[in-house]
Amino acid sequence: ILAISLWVAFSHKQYNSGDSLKETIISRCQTFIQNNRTSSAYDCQKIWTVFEQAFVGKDPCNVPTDAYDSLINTIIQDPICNKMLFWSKTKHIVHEFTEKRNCFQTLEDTLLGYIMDGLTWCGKEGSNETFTTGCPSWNDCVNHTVKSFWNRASAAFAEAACGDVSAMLNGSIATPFTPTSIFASIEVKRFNADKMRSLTVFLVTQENDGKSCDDPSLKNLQKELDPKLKYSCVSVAKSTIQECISHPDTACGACW
Ligand code: N1C
Repeated sequence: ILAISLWVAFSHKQYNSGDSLKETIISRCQTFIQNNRTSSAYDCQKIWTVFEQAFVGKDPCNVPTDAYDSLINTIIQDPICNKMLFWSKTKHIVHEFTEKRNCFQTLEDTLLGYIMDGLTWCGKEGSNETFTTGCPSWNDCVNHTVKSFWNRASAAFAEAACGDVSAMLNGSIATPFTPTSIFASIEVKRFNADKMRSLTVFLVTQENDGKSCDDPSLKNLQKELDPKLKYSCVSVAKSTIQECISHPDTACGACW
């Protein structure tokens, strides 16, 4: 009896976890389409099916980035040139800022990024279920189910980057341009100088950081860019951004 009740409890739990992920993904997808008046050509049910095929039945540490190719191709969205904003180690403040005004578009402001932001998922070899708990941690393996998704989605977002592009980096950490970050290891390497005109770095600083646009890691960033791209860096006090977040009526250009 104990074995049977454990089995019932366990299988029920697993069923629920995958089921609620499906509900979350489909409802986020529908919300995004409604709020952004995005083409109703996107079929949320189909997006779920294509998403699931990337990792279900696989070892959660063996999902390469290209497993998400079909998903990326299903959700192709036109880039909004001159508004694209990349970020590294500034996730919270960036999204507080972009949520209130539409001068910038991050990956999380696109359908794909909006749907997946903050979620955890994985499959299991020999199982057709989806799990949201008991998945490996981000640094446990190279071909990590969730990491591969962000690597793939970030690569597509960066390849599409066009016009004047911005990046918000963190001036309160040792290396604002961290080589292991997705921004440094994936995105910058995929910028296409034929589509892009410039990259402006906004370095978010606090009074005692001592970090400035002269930081050696930013020199490394500059070296990585195609010389055809115009590079600039502006140091912006965190308090200035926070001021702008609390006054959403301030025009974008007047923020700093
Ligand atoms: O490694 P990072 O930052 O440099 O990655 C940020 C970079 C952004 O420009 C985005 O375009 O890569 C893209 N990106 C996301 O959009 C995203 N949304 C949520 C990368 N990671 C993303 N996440 C989660 O944040 C992801 O699960 C991972 O754990 C962090 C990466 O943040 P980071 O190290 O600050």
